Amino acid sequence: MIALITGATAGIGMACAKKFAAKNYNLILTGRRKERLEELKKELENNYAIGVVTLSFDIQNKEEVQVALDSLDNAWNRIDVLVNNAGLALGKEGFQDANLEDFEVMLDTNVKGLLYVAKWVVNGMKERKAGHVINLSSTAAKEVYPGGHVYCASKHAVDAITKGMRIDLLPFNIKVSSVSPGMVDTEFSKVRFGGDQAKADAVYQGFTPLYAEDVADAIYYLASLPKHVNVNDLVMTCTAQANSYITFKE
Ligand code: 8X3
Repeated sequence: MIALITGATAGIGMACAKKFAAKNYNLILTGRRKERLEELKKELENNYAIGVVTLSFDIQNKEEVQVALDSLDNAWNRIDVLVNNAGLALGKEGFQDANLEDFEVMLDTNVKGLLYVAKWVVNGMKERKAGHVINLSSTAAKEVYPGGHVYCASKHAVDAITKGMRIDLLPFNIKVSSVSPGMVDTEFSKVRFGGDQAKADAVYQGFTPLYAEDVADAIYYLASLPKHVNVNDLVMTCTAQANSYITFKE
């Protein structure tokens, strides 16, 4: 079995790579940071009897995505599971103070990048009449919170895309799911706050958040279900979080 995981250089993507490797999947790992991908490939191939191919590209660049995926040979282009994970948030200022370029990067990555990869992978799945696309959505797709505007919009779009793909791909026996986590302690907040570690740490203080491994376990659970079973959307938060904007902090 082959799984392609985007955004595998950190966080949920990296945790998925480790989880799927431990379950004997051969892996195609993609991300921007080539050295990190190579390190992960080495680690996984040393620890598990699997093969790993790395593809380094900027998911915002349609041509780069296509060239990279087209480079997969016949042994590797039959993808069973796509974990469409690459995504980010930039900024949490109110709409009036937020940055237009940040809007573009979020939409280009979380929506357009996800589509570029999905479109390529679904082509092959359609021919083989088999496959599973798992899109990383978020609780931010369920309710909009203050300062969430465009990030929430991008995840609402992921929800709509997932629902639409699921309808249209029914005749091709392709499963389409989304996993929608709340707060997960990864580099997510450090990226969101422009590298401000103190601000990022404060997000996860006063409660126990989800960890990347928790989400990877859920994603693998979806991928491991019998052929006739699909989880359409799995919304998950830590116990201290009720929805996208209510968290109990002590
Ligand atoms: C989940 C992150 O900031 O919306 O995608 O809780 S956040």
